Amino acid sequence: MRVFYSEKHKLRDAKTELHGGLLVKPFEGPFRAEWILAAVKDAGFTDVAAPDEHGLDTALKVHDAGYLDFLKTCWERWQAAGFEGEAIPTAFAYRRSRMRVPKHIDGAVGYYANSVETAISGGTWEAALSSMDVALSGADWLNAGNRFAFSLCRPPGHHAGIDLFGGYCFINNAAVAAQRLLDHGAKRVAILDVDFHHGNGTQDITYRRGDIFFASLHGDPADAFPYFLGYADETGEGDGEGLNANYPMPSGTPYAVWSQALEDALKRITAYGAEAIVLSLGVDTFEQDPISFFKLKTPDFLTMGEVIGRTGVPVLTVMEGGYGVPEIGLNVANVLKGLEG
Ligand code: OKP
Ligand code: ZN
Repeated sequence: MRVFYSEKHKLRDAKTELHGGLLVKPFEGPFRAEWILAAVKDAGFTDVAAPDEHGLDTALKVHDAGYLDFLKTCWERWQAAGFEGEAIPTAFAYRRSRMRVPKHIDGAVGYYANSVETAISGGTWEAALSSMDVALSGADWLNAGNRFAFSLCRPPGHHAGIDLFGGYCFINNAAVAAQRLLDHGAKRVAILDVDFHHGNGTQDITYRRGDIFFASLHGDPADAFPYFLGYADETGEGDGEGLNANYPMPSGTPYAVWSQALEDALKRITAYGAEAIVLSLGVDTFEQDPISFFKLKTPDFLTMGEVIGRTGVPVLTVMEGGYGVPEIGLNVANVLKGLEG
């Protein structure tokens, strides 16, 4: 398995996250990618490559052009407006309001946000772009006929919607990678999201599409971020009807229960005839994760990889969440080992 990684992730190093009414040091920081890279190398995944630059063509097939332009220029516009802190929205489009992009950056940042813990800082765009390139280079590796790649994306992507950022995410790396697999000739691909949090951004992008099956296993949105999507009755629309599968689960869920949802999701993905799986891998399902409430243990991640690998379908693993403790590295390495069987 080749690992794709870019040092440019370090450019995403916000000073602030709004958490419990305080501006705290972000849970999503550069240390995460460093821990994960060290652990996967230790586990024998030493074929580490820098990504190729891809430009925005593929991203423009899943994201709104005005949104990408907003991400690119936000920090400059925020500073030009005279603000001293990082870009955090304070005003929103809301029920019965107008959905029109404000000219002022203070309004635009609210228009394009789905949550406000995620401050936009200098370097965020460059890092998000490199994260997307890491995902796209992994997709290219599968397109070249290889069965596995690990894209060590940072910042993560699965909360980024068509024209929305939030939940530490800006560009939806998994969706852009899936698009690249389709553009290379695949007719049907699946995105399997095992991050603790519902992949609301990925669902936004794939919900009406017939060429991507989306399955997400996550904390019940009645009790967990991102709160406003991720219920089991969200099954897709139009061409995508029946191609969206949500598995919300309660606090304390152990692997023995979680794995039943995984089995069901994999059954549906293989029945769909997916030619590749993009695995949105968050290891925040770990029992020690500081912001999540499942109870997976380190050996469970090995089993998880084995079960997914047994489908025989090529897998592009794209890094999403997993916080707080150095064990996130070992947990990721275990999934990769399991995949290779
Ligand atoms: C991103 B990913 C802690 C509360 C958490 C945002 C969670 C984003 C998770 N301040 N709110 O899915 O791991
Ligand atoms: Zn998560």
